[in-house]
Amino acid sequence: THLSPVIKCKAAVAWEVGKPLSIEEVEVAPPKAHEVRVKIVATGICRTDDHVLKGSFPNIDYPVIPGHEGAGIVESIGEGVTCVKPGMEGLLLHPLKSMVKLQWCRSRPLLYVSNLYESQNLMPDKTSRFTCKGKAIHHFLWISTFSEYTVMPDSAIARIDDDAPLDKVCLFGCGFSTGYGAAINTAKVKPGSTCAIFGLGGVGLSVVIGCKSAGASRIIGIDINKDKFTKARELGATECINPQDFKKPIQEVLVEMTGHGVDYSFEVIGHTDTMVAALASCHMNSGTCVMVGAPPSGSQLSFDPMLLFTGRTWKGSIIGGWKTKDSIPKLVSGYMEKKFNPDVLITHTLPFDKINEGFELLQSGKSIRTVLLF
Ligand code: CND
Ligand code: ZN
Repeated sequence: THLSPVIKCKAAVAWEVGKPLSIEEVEVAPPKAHEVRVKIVATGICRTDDHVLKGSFPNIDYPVIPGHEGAGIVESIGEGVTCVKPGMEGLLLHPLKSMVKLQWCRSRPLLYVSNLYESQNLMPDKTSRFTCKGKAIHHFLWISTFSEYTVMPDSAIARIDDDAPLDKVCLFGCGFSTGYGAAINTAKVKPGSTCAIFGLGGVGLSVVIGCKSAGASRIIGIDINKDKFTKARELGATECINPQDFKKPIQEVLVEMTGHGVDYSFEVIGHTDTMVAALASCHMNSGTCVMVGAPPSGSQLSFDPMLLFTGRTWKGSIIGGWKTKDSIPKLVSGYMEKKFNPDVLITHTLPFDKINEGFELLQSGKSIRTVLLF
């Protein structure tokens, strides 16, 4: 299998900050040892990919192929790969389906964040498998799902149920797992509690699903785009508020609404001011605030230390805190058993060539998740 040739295919390349993606023909080198080459079938567009286009994702080298919410079929494997096999071997009966996702390093969790922004811009051996017009193109989070074929370390791929619909379960690669896990794993929302979710995009609505399934009795959705409220209510939000409808700061509104602040607050936007507002919205002694939205690169937080001194807990959560290789396939099985249904988050499905239209839908607030099909 290591003799498999270079594949030419289309991919969306971000040549530099501030430019729309351009669809190019790229060459995808065969997988090296402990790497897997995958044919992407479906990929979602997450706000984090937009951060890459805008230059607000930390430590990214350009040109780069973004995308981190995909599902596909293994095309070939490098030496030493044992967890998956090329799809051809399972051909007529059950083509091997695999989900592409971020790796959680279980034995060294502290390396997780420090590695995330640096080495995942290239393969672990610090080289790239993508070339376009004679130039090496960078990888993103090791998985670059905005390419018809992509190469990733075998640690970044997991098998999922053979009959899982790839055009739906691609959301388990990021959006759904991130939001649902932030509620279930990171906050560990308790039955009967009150939750506030700042930002009702694909990730924030997945937090709503998680809070509801954990048995929260009050779920308050907060967004400046009231078009997001209908879906939030459908998924379990008991109240939805728009900060622009109030003169006072939103944290004061939430403290008044609840008496003492919420038990759990989640920032799922990625702005420093709403990160502090979310912290201030939770209960002084027992509240927990979870940072899910990606902080803009180079930003600094400034906040009144009394907010923490008095007893609040502030936590961050990446990909929902799951040990992804073990847990995400189980989440997909839960989906197959109809335990939760993030399909409603998919508002648009487009052919891959219309990727920039997908980004425009996200930027204008008209979509929750757009899934692109190759
Ligand atoms: P999306 O853009 O779909 O949702 C953000 C929502 O926030 C939109 O509905 C906006 O209208 C709303 N909003 C914007 N500004 C405000 C404001 N000032 N007050 C209230 N609401 C506001 O984004 P998404 O759901 O795809 O992603 C949300 C964030 O999560 C984003 O920062 C993304 O980069 C991050 C993220 C984190 C992780 C992780 O592992 N932690 C994984 N993927 C994405
Ligand atoms: Zn994401």
